[in-house]
Amino acid sequence: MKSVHADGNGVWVGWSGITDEELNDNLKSKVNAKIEDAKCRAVGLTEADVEDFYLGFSNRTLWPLFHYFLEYTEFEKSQWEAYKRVNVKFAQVVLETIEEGDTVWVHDYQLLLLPQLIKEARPDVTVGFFLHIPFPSYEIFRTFPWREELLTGMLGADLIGFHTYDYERHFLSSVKRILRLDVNFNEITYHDRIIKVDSFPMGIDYDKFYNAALAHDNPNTEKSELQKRLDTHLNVADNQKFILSIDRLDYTKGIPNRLRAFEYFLNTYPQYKEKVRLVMLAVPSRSNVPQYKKLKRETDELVGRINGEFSTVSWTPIWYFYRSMPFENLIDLYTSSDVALITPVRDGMNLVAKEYVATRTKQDGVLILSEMAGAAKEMNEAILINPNSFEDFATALNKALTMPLEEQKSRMRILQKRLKRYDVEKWAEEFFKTLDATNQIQDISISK
Ligand code: ADQ
Repeated sequence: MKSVHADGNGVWVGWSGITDEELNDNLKSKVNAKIEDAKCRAVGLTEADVEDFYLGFSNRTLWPLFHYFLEYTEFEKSQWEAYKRVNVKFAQVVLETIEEGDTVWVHDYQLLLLPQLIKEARPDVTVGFFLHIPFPSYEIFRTFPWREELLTGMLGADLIGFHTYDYERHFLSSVKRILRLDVNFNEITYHDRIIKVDSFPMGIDYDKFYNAALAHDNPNTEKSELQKRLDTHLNVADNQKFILSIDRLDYTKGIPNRLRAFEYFLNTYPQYKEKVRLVMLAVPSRSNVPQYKKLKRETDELVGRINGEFSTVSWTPIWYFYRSMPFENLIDLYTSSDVALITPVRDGMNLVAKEYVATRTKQDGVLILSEMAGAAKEMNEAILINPNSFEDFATALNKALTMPLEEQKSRMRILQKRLKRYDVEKWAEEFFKTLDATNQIQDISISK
């Protein structure tokens, strides 16, 4: 979203990342200066807001529920109250910021009530909403205690966007069955308004990744420490291939499953021992939420066990990094790997898969992608697998590692062409074009 915001003349409303309690006068002036520079307005959040709204309701209720992790989902009334309170805080800042004729684009599951709060106060303002995570099927969504209020909150928008047609379909089905509203194809009639629902698969800043990879390949570019280390290992061991995985450390990303499947692969195809290495970057995330702590322990143990089982004096099968890396190092990893193994058990889209493709300037490399990622819908040339099947994993890895260069290139060429054409700018443009068209329908129906 950063590049879309930088190119436009919009104002970004969000939380600064510093709680009200932490914000002393000195910090306040620094934050304010930064915020003004970046065309932003800050919403102030207290420690209690962060605890109950963000770590609580957003990440212990909505995130697991919408990703089909019912067993992790908590329904806490006090956290729901915090969620409503913080949505109101966002609404206050938005309402102070907007001017006549403005359009507001609300993002993601933390702000599902915001469209309605804006629309009620300012019916003249156009509101778009985009959900970055899956919208679950009706059978899952109906378990949510405050389901009517949540849907009504979203219906404050004039256009509601999802990554895929399936999420759109699930949302419309919940609207029909829970709110009993009229749904005509992808239009909802609600009071005197028509709300449009559509899918917009999010793209990436393709040129940024492609150009960074080109610069990286230039022999005059100074190599990072990480790149030197990767090069040493690539050169020392003949034919050693790198399999890359990058994710936030999140239970939706299927990390333990992937590790177990890698172990199964090494046992099923022992000829790959000492010939492949899984380079796994897990970026710390929401580490105050108990399930994430548990996942971190499980991942550490699995990596330790598998490395203990297979390592030799000259080979460690898994290189595991638990940290956030600067952009340059992400490019080092993307460009040095032969295969990307991206296997979430559930994922709204997955931009890492797209970024990997964008950095393959020589069009070599193979992407193995889970069918459960929204990105799979538009990346048929990847090897698509069911992330719950170890057989699928092992067969796909073997196929990727033996795929002829010509086939790699022909698959990569198609993927790149599609991603370049539908990049993040185009995605935002399409969303706004549809939002404008929705407004025109609105005007016609009101004048009737
Ligand atoms: P995420 O779940 O965070 O996003 P993803 O789409 O993969 O997942 O995006 C991760 C982003 O973080 C990528 O742009 C990647 O480059 C960046 N990143 C990864 N590792 C990093 C690191 N070590 N340091 C810095 N940056 C790193 C949510 C949804 C997804 C959906 C996106 C966008 O869960 O399904 O694709 O929003 O809508």
